[in-house]
Amino acid sequence: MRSLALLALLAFPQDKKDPPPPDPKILFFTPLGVKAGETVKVIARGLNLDKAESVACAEGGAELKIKSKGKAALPKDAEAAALGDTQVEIEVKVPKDAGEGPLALVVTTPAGKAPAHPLLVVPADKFVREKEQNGGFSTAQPIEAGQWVDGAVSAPKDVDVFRIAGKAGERWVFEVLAHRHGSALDPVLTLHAEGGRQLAAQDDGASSRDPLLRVMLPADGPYYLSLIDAHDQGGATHPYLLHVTREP
Ligand SMILES: [Ca+2]
Ligand SMILES: [Ca+2]
Repeated sequence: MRSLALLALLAFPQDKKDPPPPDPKILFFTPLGVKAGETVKVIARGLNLDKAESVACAEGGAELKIKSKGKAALPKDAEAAALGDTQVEIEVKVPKDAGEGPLALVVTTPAGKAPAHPLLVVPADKFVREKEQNGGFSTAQPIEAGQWVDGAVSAPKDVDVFRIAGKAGERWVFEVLAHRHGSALDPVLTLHAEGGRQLAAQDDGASSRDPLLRVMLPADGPYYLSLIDAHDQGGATHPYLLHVTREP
């Protein structure tokens, strides 16, 4: 029997399954960004994080505490290597004087340290949380130039709509940070004038799946910016930061 088993192994070496790599890895954080000065729970999602023993800040000094850890549900058809199947929930006390720029978080497990992963920090006076229900023009969330919106395409076919008060001739820039920071979101941005006319739209940017719109407004009035997933997917794995600026 033993020789038969050996023969089977030799004949079908590709059937032999390698054990999962023990090294921990952070793939992304939800939320994707945090506000300077706040104490907030952040989920680090990735590989082999369920055995997390400690968490530290390699750069940018923040107080950190592990609140929970375990397996993370994987969306249908998603791969663990892309979205992670484990997570650790971390309470982060973000320093008040943390500037724009990331905190480098390191999670340690018995297998070793996960490489430092950036948690984006937004100055408190520019940080806005997305407020549902914001799925249509009539319920659009008002936002202003300079702000960062911390949000998520929280369910399949979720649409997030934001309203800006613009003036003729102003140049506005709308940028999403998501996919390049590990989010499963493949964002699409569309800017509409009042009445619904589409002024500009972009799916992927020049160097990532995250779009960037630069628009000169043709008239005074409210404008509506919609953010969706290109594949109509959504969930806890689809966080984003939206940065809105007006060029001088
Ligand atoms: Ca949303
Ligand atoms: Ca995209």
